[in-house]
Amino acid sequence: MNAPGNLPVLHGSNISPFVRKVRVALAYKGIEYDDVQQIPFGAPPEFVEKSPLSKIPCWEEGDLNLPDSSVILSYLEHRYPSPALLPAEPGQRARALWFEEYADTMVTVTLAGVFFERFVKPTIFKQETNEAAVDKALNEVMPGIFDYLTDSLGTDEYMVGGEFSIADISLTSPFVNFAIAGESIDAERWPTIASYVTRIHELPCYAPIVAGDLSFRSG
Ligand SMILES: N[C@@H](CCC(=O)N[C@@H](CS)C(=O)NCC(=O)O)C(=O)O
Repeated sequence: MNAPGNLPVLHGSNISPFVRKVRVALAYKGIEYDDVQQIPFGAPPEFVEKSPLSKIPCWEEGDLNLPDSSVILSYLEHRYPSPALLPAEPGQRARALWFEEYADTMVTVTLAGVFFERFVKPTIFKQETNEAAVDKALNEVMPGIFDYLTDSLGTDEYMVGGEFSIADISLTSPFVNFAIAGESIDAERWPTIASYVTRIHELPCYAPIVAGDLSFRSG
């Protein structure tokens, strides 16, 4: 538990796409916090007490421990409503939450899966990359994701309701891991999504985080 008067703590590793989601939301809302770098694998019991699945991120604020990025973002949105990261209109709000879910379960699993094979396995676990898994992600799964996102975005600037939201944060976070894995979107085949990701990553709340995290590329 953090002592009264102390800042809330974000436990996690900056390289995690789920931790990055929370960092961008915190930056956008201008919330101060302490940052404790924590990797999930082989985490100490003190961390597992806070995050029973031993996953990152975990947000600690007084007695409250929130060990899931979507739960943290929901909490932050209620606790610090302005500036908003969810549309006020119920249908748009639900649509933004759908894209957060799709990002976490499909986009991140696929793109960060490539990152896991190409970066985490060789550098952290000293294991070989499973090239068949990478090939399947890149050539069988990813095209459907980019086609769906292209159709969903249309000619809009942001994914939902004409405003920056949790949807944009969640959908674009794993592209940093994709870049660290040495991959990028084929901008000729998916120009809409290539420019969308670049545009979101260039926002003032996002750009310093992307720049810092891309330094993982050079080790
Ligand atoms: N649903 C969770 C997923 C978090 C997650 O899977 N984090 C990864 C790191 S990117 C992790 O902690 N993995 C450790 C494990 O699965 O054992 C969230 O949104 O926070």
